[in-house]
Amino acid sequence: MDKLIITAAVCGAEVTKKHNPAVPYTIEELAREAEGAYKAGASIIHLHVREDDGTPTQSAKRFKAAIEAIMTKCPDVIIQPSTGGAVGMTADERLQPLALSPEMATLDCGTLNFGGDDIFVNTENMIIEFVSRMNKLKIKPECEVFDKSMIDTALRLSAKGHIPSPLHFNLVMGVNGGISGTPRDLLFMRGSLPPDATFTVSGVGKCQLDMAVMAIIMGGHVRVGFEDNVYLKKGILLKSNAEIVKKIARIAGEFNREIATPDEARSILKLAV
Ligand code: KMH
Ligand code: ZN
Repeated sequence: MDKLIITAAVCGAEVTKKHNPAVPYTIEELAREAEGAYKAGASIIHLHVREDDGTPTQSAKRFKAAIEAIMTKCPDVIIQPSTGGAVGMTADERLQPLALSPEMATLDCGTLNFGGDDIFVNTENMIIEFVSRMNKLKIKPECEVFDKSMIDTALRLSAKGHIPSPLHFNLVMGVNGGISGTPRDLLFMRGSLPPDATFTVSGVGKCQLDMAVMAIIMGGHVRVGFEDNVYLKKGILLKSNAEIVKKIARIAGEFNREIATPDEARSILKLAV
């Protein structure tokens, strides 16, 4: 089994300091959170950025400042900017961080009802446009799939030559409007992936630990962080991203799953070097 890649989704676009006062907004807060997660075992930082007041933005300038601050503290970490941004942003807005040529970026593989009137729009043409820009810049897409149908979309677009193989997926479990986060759901999702694919599991909210433990056992990888859950356990707020990364690394150790360094993660995910 490959070593375990831990991704820290350090702030997301939707959670705020009202949910947990430790959610980072400023460049300094983001860099501090990324450094703590990296030191605890994260080899990938899934990055959203905010204005200082917490407003989500996809500004390339803001991403550049955040990436530089993070790289100063963790020079070899893999930075994976979001192209999902926040609900309601246009495609052009969302694509901005690709101008910085990161090693990886997210590729959201379908449209989702997030609840109320919120729709996270990812039409098939958008997915093709996003990935063709990534291909030109040799950026490895992480296919964000919130449901089984989105795996099918990714496979169809890969068969047509749009998404290069081997595919890497993030199975996002338990999001409002997406697939729920039960063991049966995760087995179904995992069983729908091609044999050469790699996969990370993000258990959102209360299914987080179940999904992470299953990913560790099944040879997948794990994403945690404020974006996915602001609690360490029921009723106890997370103090930092490092705290949950440490917990996952400890549990992985109990299963004799070693933690991948960033360079080992590059090799497992076949990132362009
Ligand atoms: N904030 C969500 C609307 C991604 O990073 O690509 C989208 C999201 C997925 O977080
Ligand atoms: Zn995200």
